[in-house]
Amino acid sequence: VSPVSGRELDPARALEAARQGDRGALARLVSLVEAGGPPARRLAALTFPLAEGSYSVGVTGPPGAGKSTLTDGLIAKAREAGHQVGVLAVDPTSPVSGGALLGDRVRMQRHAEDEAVFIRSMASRGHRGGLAAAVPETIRLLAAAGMDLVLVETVGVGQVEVEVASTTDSTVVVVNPGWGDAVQVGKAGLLELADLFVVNKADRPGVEEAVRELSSMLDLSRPGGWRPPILATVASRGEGLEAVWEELEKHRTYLEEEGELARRRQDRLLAELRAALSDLIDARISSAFGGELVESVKAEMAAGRLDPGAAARRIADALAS
Ligand SMILES: Nc1nc2c(ncn2[C@@H]2O[C@H](COP(=O)(O)OP(=O)(O)O)[C@@H](O)[C@H]2O)c(=O)[nH]1
Ligand SMILES: [Mg+2]
Repeated sequence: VSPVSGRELDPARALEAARQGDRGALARLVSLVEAGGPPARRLAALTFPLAEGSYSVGVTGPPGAGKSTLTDGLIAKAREAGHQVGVLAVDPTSPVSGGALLGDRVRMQRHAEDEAVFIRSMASRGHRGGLAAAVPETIRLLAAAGMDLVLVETVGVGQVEVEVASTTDSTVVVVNPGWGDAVQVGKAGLLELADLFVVNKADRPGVEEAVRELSSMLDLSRPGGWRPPILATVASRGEGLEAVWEELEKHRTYLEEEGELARRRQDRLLAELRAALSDLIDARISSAFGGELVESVKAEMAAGRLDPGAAARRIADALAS
């Protein structure tokens, strides 16, 4: 029996197969991460120590800005530079994994046959641990499977999206000409997150407005350190992509030389730890609410013998022991 067929997937064997280049095995492992639960946890323990050497780049911005088209261009640049490329297209607004993200796949179709490129779409539904948890796990899986560059496309409009966008080493924020998108970027909290701005669809009027708006917002919010460059592109014609790729390389070098890359990664791990811990504790609280202790505490509260704060401490002590 193949390690990757049937309902029971052995994470260790499937990961080994994926590392040997078995893309079917890798696809199934991504599904495993999406599904969550004990097999996903076993996989996470396996991928974590293998993922370190890989670099991740997020591409985020409003729907239709040209993120997929730009990502497609970046895949080409990355392949020229000899990278093995993993691509994760995340659409938190999409109800069905895969199908509704067809646009992303179509945009990147020319790389579908390339053995050194693995493209996967993810939607928000069906993530037991939440999308924000599944994305970093999946990035580590792709890294562990040999992708030394992982590109993550996300729709950057809400809080979840910003959370997802903050799971990569470098973040590219894509907007369109005019000032509307730039204002949205400020509101969504993407200004603080951006390492590089791309004003895409520069074949349309309003490029200067967008650049000016972003630039003045940066003046206000970013006093020192790396100043995100603002680049104009026509992604659909491949124009300006060389500069985007070069700036990404510069940013990576900057992060490495300043010790900032290690710091960022440490911060992200701490954020993951905090989120995972909070999920575990929430689950414990929920299950305690069916149990004897909470029932007896409730009765004592109702009888006026125990105040809610003291009741909570009694339950917390019991949960901790
Ligand atoms: N005029 C113009 N259209 C573009 C450009 N880049 C992408 N598009 C088009 O914009 C639409 C949305 O692009 P897509 O990459 O799917 O955007 P996403 O939703 O941000 O991923 C598609 O029809 C693209 O062909 C560009 O530079 N100029
Ligand atoms: Mg897209």
